[in-house]
Amino acid sequence: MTLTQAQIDTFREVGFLNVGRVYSDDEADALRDRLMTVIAGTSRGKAEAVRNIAGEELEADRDVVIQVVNTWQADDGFRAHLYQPEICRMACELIGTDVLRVWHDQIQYKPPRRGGATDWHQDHPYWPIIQPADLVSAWVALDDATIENGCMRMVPRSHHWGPHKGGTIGTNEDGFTPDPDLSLIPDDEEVEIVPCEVKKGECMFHHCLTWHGSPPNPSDNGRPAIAVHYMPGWTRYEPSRSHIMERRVDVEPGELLTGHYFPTVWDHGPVEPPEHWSARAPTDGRNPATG
Ligand SMILES: O=C(O)CCC(=O)C(=O)O
Repeated sequence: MTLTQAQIDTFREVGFLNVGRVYSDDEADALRDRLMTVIAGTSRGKAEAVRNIAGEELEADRDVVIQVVNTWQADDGFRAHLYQPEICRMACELIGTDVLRVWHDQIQYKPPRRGGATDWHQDHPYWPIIQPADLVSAWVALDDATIENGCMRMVPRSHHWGPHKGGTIGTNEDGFTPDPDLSLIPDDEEVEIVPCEVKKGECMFHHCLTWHGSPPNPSDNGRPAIAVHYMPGWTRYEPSRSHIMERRVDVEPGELLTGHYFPTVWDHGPVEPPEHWSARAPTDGRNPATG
């Protein structure tokens, strides 16, 4: 699947784009089943984190958003997903790069009836160890994400408005609308909220400065999805505050962010996933991300 110039132009103007189906229903179901083993702690490997970012415990009866960071370290199916050639090709086209690496992946699973909200935010300010801010995220629904079960909401054109208050936009008490610092918004712009339903197996991209969030899930259906945050080959390690992935960085400040935990998934064409991956990096000096 190659994007049209009109799709690329829309993404660059608006800051998000649903590109349609990238997985069959069966493929999406298989990933959803794998996700449940990662959350249950029964997968082959270990993710970087599995935690409730909206409240206290994973088992709480409300405000549960189960965040998994680097699902791919826990499960080979999600590792293969990083390299899905259609998704990688489109990410390259949207960024305008020939080399693509994975910054990290992320799941925010909202369980039925007790799924909590993800407050309005921008991604890049939450990633204070990488520059510049031109990553894109590929968010793939593993079951229908609907208005009822807390699909993401986006604010068109907001990625052109710069970093906002450290990335946190704020949420009004009236429910789930953004509460931004209006002085940071250009005079001729307005904050418009677009609910983005994404069907099972479809992929929606968003820019790392686009304002987005998602309300609670009071419905009877869970909302499983996987986001992979893709960076172009020129992204550098430039630390200013800490981040969970920093312990996996083995380059010096100012250098390109490459390495065992930041795999190259496109290099002027599709890259085959290595057959095996182990949490321990090889010690022969070879950079396993680039072969
Ligand atoms: O899944 C969601 O509702 C939020 C995900 C998100 O913030 C992201 O992928 O950047």
